Amino acid sequence: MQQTMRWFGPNDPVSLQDIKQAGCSGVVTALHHLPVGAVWTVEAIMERKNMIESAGLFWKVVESLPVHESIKKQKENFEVYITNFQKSLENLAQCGLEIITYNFMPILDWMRTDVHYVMPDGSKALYFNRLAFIAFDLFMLKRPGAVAEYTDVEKENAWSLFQSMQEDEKNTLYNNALLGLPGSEESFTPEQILTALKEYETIDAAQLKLHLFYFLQQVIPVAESVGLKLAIHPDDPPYPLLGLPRIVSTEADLAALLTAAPSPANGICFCTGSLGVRADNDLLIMLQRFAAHIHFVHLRSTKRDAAGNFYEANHLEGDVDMFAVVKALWLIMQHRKISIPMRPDHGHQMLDDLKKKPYPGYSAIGRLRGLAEIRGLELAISRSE
Ligand code: DNO
Repeated sequence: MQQTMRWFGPNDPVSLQDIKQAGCSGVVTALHHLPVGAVWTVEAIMERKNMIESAGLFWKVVESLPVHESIKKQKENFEVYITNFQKSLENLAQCGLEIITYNFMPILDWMRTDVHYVMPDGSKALYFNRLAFIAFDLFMLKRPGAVAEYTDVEKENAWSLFQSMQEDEKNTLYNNALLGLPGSEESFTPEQILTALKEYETIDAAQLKLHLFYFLQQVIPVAESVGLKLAIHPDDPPYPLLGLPRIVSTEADLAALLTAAPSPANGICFCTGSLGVRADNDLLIMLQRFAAHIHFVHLRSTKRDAAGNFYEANHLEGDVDMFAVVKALWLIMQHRKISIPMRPDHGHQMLDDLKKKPYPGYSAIGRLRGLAEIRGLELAISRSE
């Protein structure tokens, strides 16, 4: 696999040189400074590309070209935003980019309730605590309609948890949920999110799927004609949150979106950490089924429990069988005669990084550990095959 790390641009506390020293040949990044929906110009793309190449790294994968909310809702000038997306694709192709990651999660990107979950070895992981999330939804956000979506037991337990929380713990939960994690393009005040949620009241999962399929039918032909591959990132976590539909969570979801716009350009960012949160997602079967459409890979493992919580485990531990996943990817690459770009997704905050203030999930050393382990795994698989 082509080994890359995510880089958030010139303000990222992890430098291009750090990424180079981790043994990566490239970075994946985005023009995070541009507003969602704006056209990425050739000048802006080339400026960033030159910066990366001067550090001796390549930039072939964009993560992410964000999809404007109007496209997801099919409201307010959404056709204009689709045209802008198409234009950005053309410009990215002109600059030599190859793979474009995006997602179709309404309003929110990825979500955790705790970004400092202490592991037994003292390193810190990202955690999704279901009750904490319910407590946020019911007692902090006070989302209309939320009460009807949880069981009585869940509501009681969430209330007890909320009562037991210190003020600073409540603030942290609130900020984690509303301010967005790195790579999420937007943050919200409670009023803003309640307004945004209201606009989805009439859009259920079936409707949102139609909007995704329409979007794909407009952008995939453009991507194909300019030689780009699109890679949709699955929902993280892979189920509805705050009453919002989420439609890229399961094998059936992925199959449907590939069928909606048949093309080799219509592909997946296969994120084992996101998909692996659902016990009913069989990653090995999905890898086989979607082999021809996997254009980019995020390797990470989570550990879930019966109550619906999960934490991000070390890359070779947790519920994902990383050996089997890397072996399946190795076979796919042999068959397709290509090297698929990957990145170690997230990592624990550990060692010297515990004294720093890294972006949650994106500290250098934890990702380096994950990358090094996966690199060794792949080498061993390729040597023994
Ligand atoms: C989180 C990331 C996501 C991802 C986007 C892709 O760590 O995997 O933010 O970049 O969903 O559009």
